[in-house]
Amino acid sequence: MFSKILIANRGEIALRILRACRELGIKTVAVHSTADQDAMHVRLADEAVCIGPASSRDSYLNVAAILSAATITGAEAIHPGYGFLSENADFAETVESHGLVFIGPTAQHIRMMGDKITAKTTMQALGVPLVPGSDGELASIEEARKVAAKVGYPVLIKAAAGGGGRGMKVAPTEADLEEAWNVARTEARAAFGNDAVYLEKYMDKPRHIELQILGDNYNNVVHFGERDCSLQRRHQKLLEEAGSPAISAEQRDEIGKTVTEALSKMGYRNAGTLEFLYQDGQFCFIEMNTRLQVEHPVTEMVSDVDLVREQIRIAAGEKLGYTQKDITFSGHSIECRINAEDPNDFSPCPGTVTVYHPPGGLGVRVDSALYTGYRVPPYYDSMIAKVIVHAPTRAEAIARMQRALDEFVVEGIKTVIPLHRRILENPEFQKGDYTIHWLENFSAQLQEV
Ligand code: MV4
Repeated sequence: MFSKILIANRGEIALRILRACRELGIKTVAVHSTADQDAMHVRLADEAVCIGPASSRDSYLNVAAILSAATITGAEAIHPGYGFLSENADFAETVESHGLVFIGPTAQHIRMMGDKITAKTTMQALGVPLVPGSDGELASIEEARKVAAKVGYPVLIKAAAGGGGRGMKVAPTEADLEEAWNVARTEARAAFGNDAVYLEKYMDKPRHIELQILGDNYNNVVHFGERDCSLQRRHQKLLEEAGSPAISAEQRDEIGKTVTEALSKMGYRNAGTLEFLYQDGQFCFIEMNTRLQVEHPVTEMVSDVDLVREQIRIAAGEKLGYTQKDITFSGHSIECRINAEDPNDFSPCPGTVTVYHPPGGLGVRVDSALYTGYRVPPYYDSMIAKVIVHAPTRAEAIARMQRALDEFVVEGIKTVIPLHRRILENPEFQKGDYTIHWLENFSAQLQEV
């Protein structure tokens, strides 16, 4: 096992990783920008190294500074968290070429899944169901026309280098296809330096359901069930739950078996998430994330497994030590992301937290790096806390979340807590009756009243 790990991140996820290290008896090195001098991850780590100015580009994305910090402190491994360098294959490669361990998948697998076309063709070859569409990259507009005619309109043109909602154009009819093709390619070239595009049938009312997996270095792969992440706005998730209100235990077992077999054949290691669109009872793979995700706690609550601890154990070369049948699910979990934003227009609201009082009690977990007097800097993501609840049933989890948010006091800055309250009391949400479009419609309705 490692004796010292460098955490190449900030905020709540840096604390999350630090806590797992503590429990494993591993010393921690925090890195931070000048704007994060007073951040909680810096205070709690065994050692801290300033790696640059406020701008992420010069600090949390500064590979040379992070590697220097690892070298001078004698860290043996680097945990990238999410965002920043977590899905940067070159970074993973550079870490390993410096004789350090990257706590994550191989650079090759990160690169493979970063190209959405390669990700899809790889998954297809391994038996994972896809959205109907082109067989890989589109060679020409003529080919796009042929495939679109076959799968039926509306269709989407997507950039191979895109993902997470970037580089997508919808063509409602054939008359719109050429325009969508041209715009998608031009934007992809400008944004990613790669104009490869592919085509998919546009699914009009899907849920966004993702499957958490873990693999070790010995081709053992297990899954931890699904998360329903449909409640999002502009590709920013707001509330996630495990399990999905739409998925039965039989469906979970079936898609889980398909996915774990595929990833075992790939030799995938460490944590990964497969994203699916789910509509009319069908799972359609769209993308794979090769990192720990923000919403991983809901999976931890229902499976009672510490995913970050597992990531570290795997990176140290340990075997999983359990199989799929050892993983059981209990109850229901919901996460509300608390952002320092105006709940009406979602504009960021950085500033000083004058009072901070997090909720507690049975089945309530708060992952946050906030404290009274903390100044939320304007340079980074606006997420300041995650409230996670666990309860025997979904209805009880909703009631527990309502109770937890009632207890939560954050003064001095605006947060989206009031919006979460409105969602949790909504009858459609309570029935679990929502798609990826639900939140945008709901917040538009709230604006009107
Ligand atoms: C789609 C789709 C409908 N049909 N693909 C957006 C983010 C990226 N991960 C994939 N996305 C979508 N792909 C087909 N064939 C709708 C979306 C989409 C979406 C997906 C997941 C979560 C939120 C979303 C919001 C808008 C559009």
